[in-house]
Amino acid sequence: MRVTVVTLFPELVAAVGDSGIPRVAMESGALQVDTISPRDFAVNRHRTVDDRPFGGGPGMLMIPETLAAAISAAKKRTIGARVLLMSPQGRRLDRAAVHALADEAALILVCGRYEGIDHRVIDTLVDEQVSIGDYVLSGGELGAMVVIDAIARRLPGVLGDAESVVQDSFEAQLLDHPHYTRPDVWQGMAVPDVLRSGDHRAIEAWRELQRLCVTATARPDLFYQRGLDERARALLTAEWLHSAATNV
Ligand code: 4GX
Repeated sequence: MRVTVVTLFPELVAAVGDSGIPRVAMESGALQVDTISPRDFAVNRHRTVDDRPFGGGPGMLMIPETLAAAISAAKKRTIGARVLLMSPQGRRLDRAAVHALADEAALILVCGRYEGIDHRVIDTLVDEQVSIGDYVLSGGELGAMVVIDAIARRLPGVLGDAESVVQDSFEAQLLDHPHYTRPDVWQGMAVPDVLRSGDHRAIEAWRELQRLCVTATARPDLFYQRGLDERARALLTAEWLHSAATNV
C-alpha cells in the first residue's frame, strides 16, 4: 500500500512510521508513506499557502493554487490513487471503512490546516471526505495518521498469523475481553481462576462471555446490531442458569 500525504507538516506525519505497527509495516515493505507539502509549490517570496476567506469571517483558508499543485504531484506519483480529504464534513471512519481503504493499492490523504480549503479544490480533485470523529482537530494530520495506523495492521503479512485470525474471526464485531498478566495477586486482586486453570476450552468460553458482557455494557449499539448467534445464546444461557443456581 502506497500512501501519499499532502501536508504543510511533513515531519509530523512522518512520525507515524517511528513506532508500532506502522513502523513494522513500513520496514517490511507492505506500507510506504510519502509526504508532499503545498509549501514546495509556493511561488512568491513569502511562500504563501493561505489567504482570507471571501465573504469575511475568522481564520484563513488554504489557497487553491499551491494545494492543487501538491495534490496533482501526488496523483502523478501514484497513478490511480483515491484522493481522500481529512475533514469533519467527511464520512465517519469505522471498521468497515478501514477494511475498504486497506484494500486499495494507493491512497492520497489531503490534510487541511486553518479553517479549511478552497471548495473548488474539493470539487475538482477530491474523491471522498473522511472524518475520524465528531470533534475539530487543528489540522488533518492527526486524522491521516489515525487512518495510516488503522490500515497498517490490516495489510497482508504485517501481523502474525494468530493475531490476524483473532482479528478476522466472527467475533471481530465484539469488544475485547479483560487481560491479565503476572503477578497472580496484585494489591489484593487475584487473576480469575479460569485463566490459570490450563483448561483452554474453559478459557475460550470465559473470554467469549466476557466479550459479550463488555460489549453489551459499554456499547449496547454494537451488541444489538450484532445480534445473538447460536454460540452466544448458549454461553449466555449457561451463565444465566449457573448464576440462578448459585445466587440464592
Ligand atoms: N477528522 N479537521 C481539517 C481543516 C479543514 C476543514 C475543512 C478541510 C476541510 C478532522 C476530523 C478535523 C479540522 C481536519 C479542520 N480541512 N479531520 N481541518 N474530525 O477536525 O478528520
